[in-house]
Amino acid sequence: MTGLTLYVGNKNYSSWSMRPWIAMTAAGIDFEDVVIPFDFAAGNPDIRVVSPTGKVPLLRHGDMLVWESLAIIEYVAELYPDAGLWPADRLARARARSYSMEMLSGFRALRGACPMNVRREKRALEADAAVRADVARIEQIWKEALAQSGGPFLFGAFSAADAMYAPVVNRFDAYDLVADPGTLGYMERVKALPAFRKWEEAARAEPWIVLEDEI
Ligand SMILES: N[C@@H](CCC(=O)N[C@@H](CS)C(=O)NCC(=O)O)C(=O)O
Repeated sequence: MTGLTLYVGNKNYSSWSMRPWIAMTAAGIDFEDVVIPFDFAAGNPDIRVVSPTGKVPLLRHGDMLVWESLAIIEYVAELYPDAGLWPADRLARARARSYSMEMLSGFRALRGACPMNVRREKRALEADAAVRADVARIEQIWKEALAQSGGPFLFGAFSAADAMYAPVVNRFDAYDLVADPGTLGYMERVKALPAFRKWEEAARAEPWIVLEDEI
């Protein structure tokens, strides 16, 4: 056992939890997976007990706590330098981090209008201009990264950048937002990852329904 515990929210809805979970799982890093389901109406007081921000994901490593999805990925990448969480090339790594930060700080229209919902039956959403602009920028990012690396993932092998965009794969799919063959091909490759499937399977088995995320 590595002594790492990752606290995550509902696998059906918690897109921020999915990012470090999928990065660590795809990289073969062993950790204890603890689900603390959230309820938007009431909040879940159990999250506050472990998390200084009252949010998940949260990583515990001995006495050390790390919060914020990307900070968790960075911490684990330093613990396991050979796991290939970031591209080996310095310039590629800088681009992977730029794209990852762009995800962390942006795409609010898409995130707000189309919450991640693994169980959602594919149904088209009437996207407004702001959502369409977010979708277009993400498609551009994927296209340019795949063209530069040659694929199959954004930087060749699966990396933290793919993990940061993994919940978008669900959103594009569930709300039927994209039609470009290159985009769809990348999504299929992400969806075929054992780590992605494992997360989906756990999400489907969850009993909790968060009405605000059922669009
Ligand atoms: N910027 C944070 C966002 C964390 C976040 O918003 N987590 C949500 C779940 S996806 C949460 O804990 N919500 C529970 C609540 O707000 O009560 C990160 O990247 O980790």
